[in-house]
Amino acid sequence: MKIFIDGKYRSEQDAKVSVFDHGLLYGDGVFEGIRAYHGRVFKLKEHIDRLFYSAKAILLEIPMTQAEVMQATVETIRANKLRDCYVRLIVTRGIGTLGLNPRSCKKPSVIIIAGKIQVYPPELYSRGMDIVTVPTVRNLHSAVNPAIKSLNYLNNILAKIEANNAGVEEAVMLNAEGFVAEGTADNIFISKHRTLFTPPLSAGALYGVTRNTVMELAEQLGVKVSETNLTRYDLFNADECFLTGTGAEIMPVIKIDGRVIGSGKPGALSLQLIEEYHTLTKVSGAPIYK
Ligand code: PXG
Repeated sequence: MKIFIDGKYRSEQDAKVSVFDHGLLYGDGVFEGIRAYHGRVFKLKEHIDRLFYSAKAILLEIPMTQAEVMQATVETIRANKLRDCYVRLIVTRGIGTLGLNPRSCKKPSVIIIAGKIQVYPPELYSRGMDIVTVPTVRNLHSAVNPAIKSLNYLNNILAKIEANNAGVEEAVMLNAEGFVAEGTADNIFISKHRTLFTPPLSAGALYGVTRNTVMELAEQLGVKVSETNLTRYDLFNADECFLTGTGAEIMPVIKIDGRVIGSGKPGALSLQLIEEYHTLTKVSGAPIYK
């Protein structure tokens, strides 16, 4: 495996960061998770845009232009001779002193790893997933804004531990007001009478690239999408529910906190969107090989 670190390729063994990197010491940095399908990088520009927005929000100056980061992403996939893969793009604050002040960090590090990811067991895509809402509340906007895809994922990891303890694969976090925010690495949708509902970004959801794609696909299918505050009650009484994310893609949900959703099987609209999504991944994206 060839891993891009600050303009050079390193082997898996040599791909290391300093213990003084503030990405490690404080979770000070940002990241993206991107997928490539059939030799094309899916929604590359959207992910790079978000990376730069996240960086701007934490006053982190990425030492490359957007075009350079896009090019380096494609080149890293090419260097690893991959066609279908998962790319983890990381920008850390860089090496500093043992003290949290980012002023001591002179140069951010850019790391690109092209590999494989399996977020959920494959059989769940046809069977549907059992999830729980968890006590860990989604970060407040006024604290670490959930719109920032930062290296500080403890909020999400705590929620995932609560899902593990409940014996299910994924957790849904509520915000401080009790409205549904999102999963640990995915956004959530429900459908009711063939209208889709998803929490607004103000509820504490990441501006998900897959969320946006699903909203566009739904529109093309003539299905209305409404960004609305949702409660647990709304989830329990939905006709259908699914999660969206680059890693997760579209995952049907069939049980929430012990309540069976709809028919207890992946719904027709969910299955239709999964099919449309897979079609889109086949025909769009930035080509890796000329
Ligand atoms: N919410 C959160 C908190 C996320 O981290 C999403 C929603 C979905 O966003 P996209 O843009 O991917 O549709 C994410 C995405 C991982 C991993 O390895 C995490 C994500 C994506 C891929 C892999 O944990 N986060």
